[in-house]
Amino acid sequence: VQSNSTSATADTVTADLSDRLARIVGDKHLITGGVRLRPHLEELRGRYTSACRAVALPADAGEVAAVVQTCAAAGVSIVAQGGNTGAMGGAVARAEQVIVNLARMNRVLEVDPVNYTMRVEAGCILANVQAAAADAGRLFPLSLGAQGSCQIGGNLATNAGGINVLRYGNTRDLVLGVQAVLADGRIWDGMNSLRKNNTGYDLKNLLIGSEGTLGIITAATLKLFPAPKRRVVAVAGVASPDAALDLLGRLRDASSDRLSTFELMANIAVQSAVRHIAGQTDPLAGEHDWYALIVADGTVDGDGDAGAGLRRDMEAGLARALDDGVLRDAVIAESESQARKLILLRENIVEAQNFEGGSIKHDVSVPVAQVPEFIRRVHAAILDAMPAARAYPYGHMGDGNIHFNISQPPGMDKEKFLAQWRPMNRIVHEIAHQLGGSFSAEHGIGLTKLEEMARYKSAVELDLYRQIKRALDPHNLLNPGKVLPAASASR
Ligand code: S2G
Ligand code: ZN
Repeated sequence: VQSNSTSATADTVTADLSDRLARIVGDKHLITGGVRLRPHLEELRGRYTSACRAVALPADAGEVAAVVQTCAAAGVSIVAQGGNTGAMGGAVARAEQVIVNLARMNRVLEVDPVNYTMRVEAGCILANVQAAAADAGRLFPLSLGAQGSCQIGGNLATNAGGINVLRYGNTRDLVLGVQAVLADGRIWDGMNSLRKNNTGYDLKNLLIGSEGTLGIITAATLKLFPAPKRRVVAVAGVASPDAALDLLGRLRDASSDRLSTFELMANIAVQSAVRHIAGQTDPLAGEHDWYALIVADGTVDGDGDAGAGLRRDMEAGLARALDDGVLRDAVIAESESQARKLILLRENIVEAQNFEGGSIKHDVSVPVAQVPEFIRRVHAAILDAMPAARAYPYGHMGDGNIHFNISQPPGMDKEKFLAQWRPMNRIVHEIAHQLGGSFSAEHGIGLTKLEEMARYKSAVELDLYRQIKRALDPHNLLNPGKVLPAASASR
């Protein structure tokens, strides 16, 4: 009888809770099953299975607050979700949880070109934020592969990076203010649009990167920049990561530090994209061991002619590098469409991995000067552990963030290969750690890197994180089990 009454109680709670949530967000914005549930339960890399009681899609921060209060009263925990493009399982939910999805809160609240700021709701798709800035003659520089479907709220929740960190920094560097709903349902309105506001603790940056475990970000005030009048986009072929590092320094100098992007791509990745992605071609005459994608964006040059001076500077820098044997070949885009195709190559190498069988992923950073040594050590260690593994390294060399992914050996069983995920991660993360690097550069922690948090974060840091979590979410209602390893996790 007890078990029946327990399940009956659980069903009653669910029905009762669903009724109350539906009264807040409206029947059609509460999903409890069927085909509409599916996108919310998918996980980017297929490494986790999600479930939930319901998905609530609030219309505004007030409804988010009411949903949080209702779930808190029922003792039901919440997983905040944006575009669900995260790579670390941060938006994975369990059957007893409620997913709060911010998609309906997608208004651009204001663009202020004079103040170089814009205010947006968390559910705005990143590409739409970029477009709204561009329409006002401004640049919002956060740019990453998932920008067509990721939401700005999720970018803040994970402190996303992308390809322009070299010049503009990561999400924390691009945000002036945040509005968030706290675990007790209160709304913190921190939509500051001041460049200087030195009053109290930095709550904004505590919430940015907290992956929905300290509060649910509902809006943000973003920094804007002058829209580049023209950009210079090039791809260079180099013999090694050491040569790429040399080229990076040369071009930062030659362009008066106007590089926004410096991406490194191993030949295997470029050739895989050429082979598998329609319309993609090798931008250089012959194959090279390594390729660099370089973007410099000039607003107005010293000579007042937007971009012409920058192009001359970049050409001169590349020519000197060629004369000095630092690079073997290079191409500079002659048109915006060619520029877009060169940049697309970098995106295509991510998709191309899927055609190479299983892929064990990494998102590590090391000091920029250590990137060549990191790549050397990891390459040797990976082949030592799995001689037939195929190294597939690429990434944001300009900020030291390398995705040293490993593609499945030809002929090896995919599941058997992917079962090596953790031991391979351990090898790569150890080397990053030895070089003073980080086991998570831009994708965050989610569920995937809890072991690393326990292993590499100091006892002091973990204790401070737990004190902050207890202070802001004492009943562990917000995305429990993510980011912070269980206190019992061994070091
Ligand atoms: C990149 C994209 C995400 C992934 O291409 O820079 O951050 O799956 C990655 O690796
Ligand atoms: Zn990346």
